[in-house]
Amino acid sequence: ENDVIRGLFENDTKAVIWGQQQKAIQGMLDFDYVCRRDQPSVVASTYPFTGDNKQKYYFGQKEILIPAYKSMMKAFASHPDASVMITFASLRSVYETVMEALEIPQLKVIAIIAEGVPENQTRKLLKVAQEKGVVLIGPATVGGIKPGCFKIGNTGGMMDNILASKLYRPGSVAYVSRSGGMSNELNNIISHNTNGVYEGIAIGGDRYPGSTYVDHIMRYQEDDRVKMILLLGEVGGVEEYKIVDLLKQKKITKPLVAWCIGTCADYITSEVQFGHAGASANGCGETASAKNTALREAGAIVPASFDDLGNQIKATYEELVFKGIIVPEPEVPPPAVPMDFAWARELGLIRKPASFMTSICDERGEELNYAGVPITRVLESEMGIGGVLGLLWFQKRLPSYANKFIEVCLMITADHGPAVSGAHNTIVCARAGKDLISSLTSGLLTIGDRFGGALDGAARQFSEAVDKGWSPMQFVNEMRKQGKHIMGIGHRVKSINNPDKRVEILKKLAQDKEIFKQETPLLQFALEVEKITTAKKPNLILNVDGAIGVIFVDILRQSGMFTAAEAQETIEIGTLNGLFVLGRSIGFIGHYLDQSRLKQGLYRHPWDDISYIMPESNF
Ligand code: Q5B
Repeated sequence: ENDVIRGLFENDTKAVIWGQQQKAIQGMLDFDYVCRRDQPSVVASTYPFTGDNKQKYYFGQKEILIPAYKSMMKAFASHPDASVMITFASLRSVYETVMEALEIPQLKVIAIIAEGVPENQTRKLLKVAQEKGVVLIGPATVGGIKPGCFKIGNTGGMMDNILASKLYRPGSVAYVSRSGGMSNELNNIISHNTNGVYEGIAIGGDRYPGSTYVDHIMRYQEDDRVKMILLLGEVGGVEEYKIVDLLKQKKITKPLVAWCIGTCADYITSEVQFGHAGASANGCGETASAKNTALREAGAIVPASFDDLGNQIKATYEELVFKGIIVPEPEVPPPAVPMDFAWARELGLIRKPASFMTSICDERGEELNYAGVPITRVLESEMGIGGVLGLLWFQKRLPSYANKFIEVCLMITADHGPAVSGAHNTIVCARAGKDLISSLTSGLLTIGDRFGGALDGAARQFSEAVDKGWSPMQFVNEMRKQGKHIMGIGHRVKSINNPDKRVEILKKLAQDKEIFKQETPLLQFALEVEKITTAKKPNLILNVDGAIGVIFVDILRQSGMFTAAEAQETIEIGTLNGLFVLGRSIGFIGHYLDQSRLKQGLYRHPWDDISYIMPESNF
């Protein structure tokens, strides 16, 4: 075995990747792992448009960090053992990138993936690369692969391809093709008919590839680990004739199986340009058929057709085995490479209990939807904020009168002046120099049983009373007996003599049978209760919280939109205070903005408004 000549790629070859190609890098690391490399083949990446950072990858099960450098020079200076650069630079920036890389003495190979690189630029790169002794692979290629050692970028495809073609361990057959796509086909054919691929390079489809068939075939000729060579040429150009000459000169002595694709061009009368830039025959000698004939005559093993290629490879391989030149080794199963979670899930191979469940909103698809209704339909149907609330709070399309009721609730609770406790807190907070969210939440935290947060309590107390079959009087007496205030009854400033207009509006809406198309028995019950309480004290009116609370229970119970259990659950989980919280947030934000605009300074409560009652001093 020739241990002295190191190939372009060995199992300790290290590379720097140009570009943000996390997927390709992870693919290379997975390949390294399945090949049982000791260390990852990618030591760094470089990209001039981001700062230095570290990126997380997997090497088998293990998480590793690979540095990404803004400067290519710094990347190579920091990793003097990197001899390969794979550049994913676009056709616009690849020239400058490779020119810069060619200044780096440690570089031995540069793989250029970009398609459409101007030919004059490629030729200049090629000239400098030759002067510097650097091998270029590409442009317009996926790259190449050396089983057990190294993989350029995305060559070889996904892990299932790599496993199926046994690319995790070396075989004896080295190939060179132009096409990266066809190299997958070759990996497959070789793995089915021989002990596998030793190395495969796709030189790229451009007229001026950075390295040629000859360059790679002569490397294979010199490397004792290669026992047979495969050339997949194609229509166009004269490169294959150089191989013909080398065969004739006996400079290629290893069995060479060769086929030039594009023989179908002979059956097409007009000039054909195949996919690759160089794949067009300019004259008879450049046709695939002419080149196949010349290769056959020079001693290459040329099949009758592409379909026959596998058979010829197999026959050649078996002869080498028969002669003892190839000694097949027992198969050792490769280590299992953990599958990427996202991919495994896409394939339906795994399931994982989700940490979160949600049933009201899905933003993952093309269009955001609320409880299954796309946002465009939400707008088209003009359901308004009441309808949106119905979807997001109850997962229901509520009837339009219910939507209207919700909107009215939000409008009439939006503010009740600066004197109420919540607004007061917001104002004090704003004047202490706090931001909008702090000031808003300071106000919101004031909402509770006594101030604005009595909707749920009212809904519970009144509905329980009705469910127990109590009369309004029994209810009032029972509450008094229990020493409890009736939630939703009473107001600091409003009374029967100074009615709360907001409550009047709500009652009018709920009792208008033209609009509000359902019964409102709980509201009727609450109004009877109000007659009793106001008879005792004029300010013990059904207040805004109480009115919203009981009317909403009527919607839950009488609209036909909720089952009895849903209605009960809605009351129990404390939904209804949400209406006051939501509405009053509008006002609290207004107070914050108002105080900020008015440039009000820190508030300090005046001493004369505080009664200081100190205990007698015992000291
Ligand atoms: N008494 C609201 O009380 C208030 C009674 C009652 C039986 C009652 C009080 C109350 C229940 C909670 C409630 C929402 C604290 C109110 C709101 C939003 C707002 C605010 C705004 C806005 C007012 C005096 C006498 C006592 C009490 C008796 C009082 N309430 N009896 N059931 N519910 N209500 N909260 O005036 O014999 O003298 O001892 O807790 O529904 O917050 O604008 O300001 O939009 O921002 O302080 O509208 O009613 O009266 O507690 O001194 O009581 O009446 O037992 O009897 P007051 P108190 P007695 S809407």
